[in-house]
Amino acid sequence: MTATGSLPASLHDALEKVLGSGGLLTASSDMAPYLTDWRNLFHGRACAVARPANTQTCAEVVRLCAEHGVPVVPQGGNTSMVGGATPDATGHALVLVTSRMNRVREIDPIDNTMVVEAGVTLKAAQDAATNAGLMLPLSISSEGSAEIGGVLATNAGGNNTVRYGNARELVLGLEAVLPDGQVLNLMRRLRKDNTGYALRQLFVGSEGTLGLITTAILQLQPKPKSIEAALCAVADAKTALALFAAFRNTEPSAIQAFEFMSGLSMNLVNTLIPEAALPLSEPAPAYVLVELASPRGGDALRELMEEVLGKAFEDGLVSDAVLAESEAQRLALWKLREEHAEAQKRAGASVKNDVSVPLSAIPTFLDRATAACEKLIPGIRVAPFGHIGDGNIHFNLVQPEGMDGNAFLARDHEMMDTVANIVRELGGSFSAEHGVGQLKTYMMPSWRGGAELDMMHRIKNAVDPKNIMNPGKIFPAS
Ligand code: 2HG
Ligand code: ZN
Repeated sequence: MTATGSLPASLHDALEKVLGSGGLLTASSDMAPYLTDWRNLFHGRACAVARPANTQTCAEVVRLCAEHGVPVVPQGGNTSMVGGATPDATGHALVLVTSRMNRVREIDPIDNTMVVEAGVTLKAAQDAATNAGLMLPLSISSEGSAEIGGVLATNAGGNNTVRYGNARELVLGLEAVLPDGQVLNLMRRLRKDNTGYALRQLFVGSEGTLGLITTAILQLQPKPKSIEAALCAVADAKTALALFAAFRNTEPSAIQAFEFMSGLSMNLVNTLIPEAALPLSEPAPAYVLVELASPRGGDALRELMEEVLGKAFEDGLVSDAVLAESEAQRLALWKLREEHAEAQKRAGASVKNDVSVPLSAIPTFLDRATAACEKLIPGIRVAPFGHIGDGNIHFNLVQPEGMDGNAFLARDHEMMDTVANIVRELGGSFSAEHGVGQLKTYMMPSWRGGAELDMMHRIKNAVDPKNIMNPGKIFPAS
């Protein structure tokens, strides 16, 4: 089977005219990078890949596709963990890549906002905000590649949600191309605007199924003048949560990130990522990376960190800790956290469970899910980590050493369902921040069935009656 599907000749000519020669890819070797996901789990086919450079061209591409009944799969940095940006195997769809729309158009220090195009990487957007003396408070492991359009379409969460909320909370304005090619302009940067449905929020978290986000106005924050990070050795998640409570009860507004890493997952990072080095005297059963930040300078934040950690040592919550003494050390601590996904990829086949439960249920969840998975597949490497301050655990399962990776992956639903059943009993969600994509569509009826899924269907049908936008994502095949 080749990667190319069939692009109707009349559509080909019309697209080439609109996009120019560099904007339309049809050779299978050119299209290949856009047809597989980061995890290498999904392999699709497409009739073409379009790379428009502005909203008008995007709109024209979508309009032409709709006219020809050709589905459109939006793609940004292609970092989805759930196959959300990979086309299906039919070869009917066109992949619309937003990476060329990569301008930070404006930063306003009075409004504390930035106007940014869909194809700007999250890292580039953060850097632009920082250079303007401000901060874009959204940080995810894939920020070097992930692009704003995808970040918003999937309502990304990440490391700073504990303080600033998910991507949804940062979106003041939005521009999107609708499935018929109309441009919906919601580019208002208003803190207060009660004029009917907040349509922009429909697109955030819609995973490209309602339209294509082309531009956004994001809420910024003051740039921190002081920032303190510490890596702490803890016994388990229960102790990590007690430490979280200690920070929260002392100065909740100072916490900028509160991350958990199991010993096993950290060990994979140390073994498989050459530049990673654990700065503690010995490995621990689990770790917390806590970061405090304040727009005020001075020593107050350092004192706060030392006060809370000092008491935590006395109370036996923390057995060892290292405080970053420089920006380079802070980044080195973050590297130990950010490389978990990459280390797990290098460790072999893995199954991801991006789940959330109420904070109080995390220790029970980890105990029960670990026991159940170890029973299911003896030798399985349970490697959880994640944003524990948000109740979001990446309960990832790495294949037993020596097992065939495909044999392990063939049992992915068994593992996902085992974990999900426990999550359900504890009142959690089967997808905390990665979305549904195509990986988890099969879970939607049992988790969101009845009136909730019915209402989602009705919205989808009203906005996209021809099912042009990102078919096969979120909704189970009917
Ligand atoms: C992270 O928190 C990302 O690093 C990736 O959400 C999580 O690999 C994963 O499961
Ligand atoms: Zn995450």
